[in-house]
Amino acid sequence: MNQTFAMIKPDAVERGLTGKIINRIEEAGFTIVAMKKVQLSLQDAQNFYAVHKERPFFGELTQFMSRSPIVALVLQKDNAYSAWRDLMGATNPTEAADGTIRKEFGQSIGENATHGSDSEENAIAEISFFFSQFEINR
Ligand code: DAT
Ligand code: MG
Repeated sequence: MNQTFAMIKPDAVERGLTGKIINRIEEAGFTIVAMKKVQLSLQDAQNFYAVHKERPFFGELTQFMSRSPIVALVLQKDNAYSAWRDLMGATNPTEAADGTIRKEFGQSIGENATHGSDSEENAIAEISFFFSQFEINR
């Protein structure tokens, strides 16, 4: 599967980092095949992150993700989901490798600048959570 789902999270959008992160995405050879800026409701964030609903950080995570707009993207590249996870770096910015987006732009384990699908199956589900077929360029 050559497409994955990505988000620029509220912390990064608020700090005016959207353009810098999009630049990093394109410089790394991804093609942006869909993109939009939207604000999630708390319910939207709870639905998107339902897999984490039993985790102790679920309330903090869903409040954060719904506090201001995010930028949702569909990225295309060979091995898209793993290539985008590699470019993002580890969940915790303090553990992310040099040169990764989370190392450069993340502020904490919760406010870590970007999201990326963690499997092909989840990429398909997350793309269709945000985008209809006619919004995705081919
Ligand atoms: P990832 O975003 O790298 O796939 P994840 O799926 O384990 O990480 O968690 C989803 C998000 O939840 C993560 O980007 C930030 C937040 N999160 C994860 N672990 C956390 C923790 N221990 N405390 C606070 N927020 C956390
Ligand atoms: Mg995850």
